[in-house]
Amino acid sequence: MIEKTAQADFERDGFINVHEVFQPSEIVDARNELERLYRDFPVGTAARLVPYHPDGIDAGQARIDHPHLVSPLIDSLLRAPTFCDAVRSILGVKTVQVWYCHALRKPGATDSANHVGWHQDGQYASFLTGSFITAWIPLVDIAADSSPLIYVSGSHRQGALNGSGFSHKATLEELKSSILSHNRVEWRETIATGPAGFVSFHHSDVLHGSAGNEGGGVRYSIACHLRTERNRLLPENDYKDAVSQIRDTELSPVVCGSVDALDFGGVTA
Ligand SMILES: O=C(O)CCC(=O)C(=O)O
Repeated sequence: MIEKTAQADFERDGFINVHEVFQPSEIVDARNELERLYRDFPVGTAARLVPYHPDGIDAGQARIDHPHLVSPLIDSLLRAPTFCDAVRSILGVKTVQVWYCHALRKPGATDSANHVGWHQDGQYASFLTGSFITAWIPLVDIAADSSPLIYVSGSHRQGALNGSGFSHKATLEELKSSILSHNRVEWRETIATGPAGFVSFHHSDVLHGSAGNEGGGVRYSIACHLRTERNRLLPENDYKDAVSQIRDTELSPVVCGSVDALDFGGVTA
């Protein structure tokens, strides 16, 4: 359910957690489907399984790119009207495109292969103008020890903060020191905890990361970057693959509103 203060809270903190977007049974089914996919990944689509650890998916994190192409259940979560309505309420927009989505499987392991370094999603998206929003959807209950997302509240108001990244192997403390050596940041951490299926929406400039999973179970989550009619696409960009991916509305579905409202950098999607 989206609160009336959602837009103001999001603008102040750079993130907001929204509950009751999905049915609990949909989340359980999606988690079971993902577990099957991690064990037996189908060939023949653009989706791919990327283990981060050389010893496989039970030794460290593993990502599935474009999970909606191989999971009808995840595809229907992304197209749920309640999901779109939440984005519309937070941003005051009409049209939403999922321009990149991944699923993450995090087994219980605390070494550097299992944390996500501090980063801003926008640091990987110079092909879009303006800011965008990411939806982080955990498919298991998230407590303080089961690798919640950790936000640096309000950091989205400081623009680009260099010195770290998603896949950095240094510890979160070391990466924090690196960021603070380049920037003045008021460092206030907030963790995103809640029942399976809540959605933690965050601004593309808010610093966030996650520690290893010490919760005892495997942590499954989905993260989707979303853009709207406010973002233009800059085709003359080093990220050619991302530009063509956004122009492909099967890979990057427009989940509500009108495809005609979106800018595709001089071509029609
Ligand atoms: O699942 C995680 O730990 C990281 C996800 C993330 O960085 C994101 O949602 O932008």
